[in-house]
Amino acid sequence: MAAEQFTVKSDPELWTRLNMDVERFKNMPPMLTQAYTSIFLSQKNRPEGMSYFNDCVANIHTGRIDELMAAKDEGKPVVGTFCVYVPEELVVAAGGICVGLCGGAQGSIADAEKILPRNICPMVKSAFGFKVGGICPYFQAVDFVYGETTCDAKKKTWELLDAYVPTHVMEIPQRKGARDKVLWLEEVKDFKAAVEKITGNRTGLDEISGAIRLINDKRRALQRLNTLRHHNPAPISGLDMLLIEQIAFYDEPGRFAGKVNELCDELEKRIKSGSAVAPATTPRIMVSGTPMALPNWKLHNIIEKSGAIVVNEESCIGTRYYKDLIDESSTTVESQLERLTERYMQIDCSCFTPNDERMSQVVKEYRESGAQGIIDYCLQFCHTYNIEAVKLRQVCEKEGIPFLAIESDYSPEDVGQLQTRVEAFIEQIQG
Ligand code: BJ8
Repeated sequence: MAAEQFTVKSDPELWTRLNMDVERFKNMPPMLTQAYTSIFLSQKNRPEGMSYFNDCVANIHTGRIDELMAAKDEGKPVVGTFCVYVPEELVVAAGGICVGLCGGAQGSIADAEKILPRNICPMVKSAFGFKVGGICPYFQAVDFVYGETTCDAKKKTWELLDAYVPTHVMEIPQRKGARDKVLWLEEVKDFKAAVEKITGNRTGLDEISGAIRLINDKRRALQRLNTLRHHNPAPISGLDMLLIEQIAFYDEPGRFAGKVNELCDELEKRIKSGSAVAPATTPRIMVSGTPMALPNWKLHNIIEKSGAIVVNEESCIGTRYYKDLIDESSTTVESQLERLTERYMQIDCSCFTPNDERMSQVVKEYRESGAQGIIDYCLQFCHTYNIEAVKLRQVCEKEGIPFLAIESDYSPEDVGQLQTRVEAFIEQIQG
């Protein structure tokens, strides 16, 4: 797409209906247009299949919101979530739509800091600020939200968020022993019952089967794409991959999977013909750590503008979201819930202790992606990922993997300093 044709669309009438702060929010689409144009549309030789994802960004505050509102008019509830532990299959089975509400923008942090302490994770502050400032159409469109007890910042924020939007909380165990698995299954059953009560729709074997298939298909498409992007020379940039991983949290799942598979078909052809976004000699970096919620493109932009390419995201907006599928062969609801529970318990979030599975998973993904070094990304004040980086560094040293740990937030202030560190790391891995 030519840069001059791209515009993030506006619809003040829709935003007024959603009770947003329209005066303030109307500045957002031009800002996003400008950022997206300079970061994404300036890339060379992008796959044509990215045009669908350009459209997703162009319609992020309008077209997709219209779809959510139309679904609500048909009686389908829209449920907001903040963690990949909340089982979207059960929302879909009950006829609802699941959207991720994690915040990745600096613009809402000041709103949050009027209420929340400043020294907590920017992702939590950004999301909370979007709601209290009335500057996120997704937050305004949801009927209720489902939080979880993963980290302290989140679980205490849900108590405050409940004053603005009905907020339910799932208890996520912090260990993976036998009794934790029992607790988690009970939580999943309670979640199913709560969603059914709120939506008024009972979910049986067929509804759950259909939802498991639909979300598995989405995860399968992302797995396929991630395998293809590992090829050297890379057929797609890390920035574009990250964007697709972010859009996975708000787009319609069936359509999204179809478009990702179309893109994969194109990438297969590109690989055969040797068409790539960067030469085979380009330094290859894997990013691990905390999720990067839309529109957090800061680190990928720094890495790729510094002449390297990102070849894997070991993150919840990345492989932790799609590496595992749910077994589709269950013939009873009880068994479906058990299989679903098992799949979710494989997510290796740093909120768990011990979390050794993540260490081996990081090394596995590093080898599979053909990366030459790992940059571990930790959002400021995320204690669990920050402390886990110590262990990860030890593992990487033992495995001979070049490793750089960085901690950052959403402000532009540290970009220069990060760039210097990233460039030095790229030089190091180039030998
Ligand atoms: S399963 S990574 S999506 S909790 S970065 S808000 S942990 S202080 S996002 Fe996450 Fe679920 Fe875990 Fe994944 Fe807290 Fe850390 Fe902030 Fe975090």
